[in-house]
Formats: sequence, structure tokens, C-alpha cells
Amino acid sequence: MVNQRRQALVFGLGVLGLAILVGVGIAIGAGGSSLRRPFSASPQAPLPTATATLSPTLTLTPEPTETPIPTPTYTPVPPTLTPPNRPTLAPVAFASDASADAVDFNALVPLTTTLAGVDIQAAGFDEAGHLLAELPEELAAQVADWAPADNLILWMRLHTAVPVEQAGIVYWLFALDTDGDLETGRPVGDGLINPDMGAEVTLGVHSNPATGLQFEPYMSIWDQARAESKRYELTAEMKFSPEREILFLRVPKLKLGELLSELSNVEPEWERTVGRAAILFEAENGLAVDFCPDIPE
Ligand SMILES: [Ca+2]
Ligand SMILES: [Ca+2]
Repeated sequence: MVNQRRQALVFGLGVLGLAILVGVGIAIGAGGSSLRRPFSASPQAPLPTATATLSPTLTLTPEPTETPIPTPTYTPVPPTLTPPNRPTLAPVAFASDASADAVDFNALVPLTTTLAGVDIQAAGFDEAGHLLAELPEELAAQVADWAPADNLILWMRLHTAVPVEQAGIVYWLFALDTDGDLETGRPVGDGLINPDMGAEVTLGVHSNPATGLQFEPYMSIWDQARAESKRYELTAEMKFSPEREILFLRVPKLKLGELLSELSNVEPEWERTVGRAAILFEAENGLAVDFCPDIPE
């Protein structure tokens, strides 16, 4: 009984649904045909376009993975232990001389003097008397304008500065055996300054207040034919260090070589040259001399 009623209800509902569907279908068909007006004379308002409003798509960009920033690692640079490739300059070993060691020129006994600027402290020879090929670096800067290739540059350093004016006669001088040969030049032992060398030339600076001379360059060359030393004029230049404790002397090698060849019959070899610096001066007690290197006893 119940089932019959349910079936009847279902059937009734089905018929009703079908009737509604047919009605709607007819209505839609009529409406559709009424919209088609291709030759309409009057402008038509544009049909509203059914625009589907789309929700913007939210695109989720994945969070970038945070890559850890690498910590820079600093490799410590070890200090350079090897010095740059520079030629090491060998210290120039020049001859040094004691202070207050001047001797009486005739008696060769120690002599005290209070004069300034007449006591050698060092000179441009080694202890054996070989002429140094180069000046010590700190001295070379003071005669940087003297071309060493063209000039013979001699120097001596003093324990006390040279006064602007000398009280008595002074010779600051250098004697040179320019070929390092004992058999040539002024004979060995002929002078006090050359007991161990055959010197061809003596050059230096001379002061004599009595005659008005102050620091006059001079030169004596051994004249082989006459067996005597002879004064020659030659362009020589003298210079003091700013403190007047170093005396520099310059003479052109070429011109000196020509004179030595002509007068001494010697061809100078500067790398074989030996020599000695000396100061001959008028002390309170008489004529005195200081040598560097010292003369052998
Ligand atoms: Ca001395
Ligand atoms: Ca000689």
C-alpha cells in the first residue's frame, strides 16, 4: 500500500518535471529567434557581453629557498720572508784611522795638536791601500754630479770639521801608484808617504794663509825622464760635505791618464791602483803628518 503511493508520487513528480522542461525549452526557443535582427536600421545598443569575471588566480610563488651566504674565508697571506730580488750592496770596507795620531814629520814621533780639520778618520782605500772602485753609498750622494766613469774621485773623512780658514800651511793629499807596480813611478821609499809603493801622482788641496791660498787643488806627477815630481795644472775640483768633515777631490781620468803616459811612462789601471791619504800641516810644534792607511812600521 505504501509502495503504491510512493510509486504514484514518483510518477506524478516525473510528469510534472517533464512538463516544466518542455515549457522552458519553448520559451528559450522563442526568445532566441527574436534576438536575430541582422538588417536593423536603428543602431542597436551593443549587447552586453557576458563577461565572466574570473577571480584572479593567485599564484603562489614558492618562497625562495634561503641559501646560506657563504662566509668568506680569508687565507692569511704569510709575510714575505724573502726580500725582493735586489742586488745586495756589499758594504764598502774603507780604511779607518785613529784620532790624534799625527806624527812629527821628521822624528815620526806622536805629536799633539789642537788644530781642527787635520786628523784623518777614513779614506777611500781599503786597509791594504787599494783604491776603492766605488764610494760608500752615503758619500756618493754628495757628489752625485761627478760622473764616476769619467772622473777619479778621491775622498777623506776627518775627525773634526775643516775650519773655513786655516791658521797655518796644510796639504790634504793623496798619493797614488796608478798601475799597482812597485817598479814604476816614484821609487819606493823616496818619500815618506810611499815606503811601499811606486807612486806616479800626488794630488790634493793646499792652504797657505801667508800667501792667501785656501783649498787650492794641486797635482804633482812623477817625471820619469827627470827623476823628479813636477807640478802640473789640471782641472781638479774640490768639495766639502755640508759639515766640512769630508773632503772630495775630482780629476778627469782621461786627461790624467794622458799625463801619466807622457811623463811617468805608465798606463794607469784604476782597478789596480793603490794609494794613501795624508795631511801634512804646520802644527804648534812643527811640521806634522797624519796618514791613512798608516805607513808600515
Ligand atoms: Ca788620524
Ligand atoms: Ca807604480
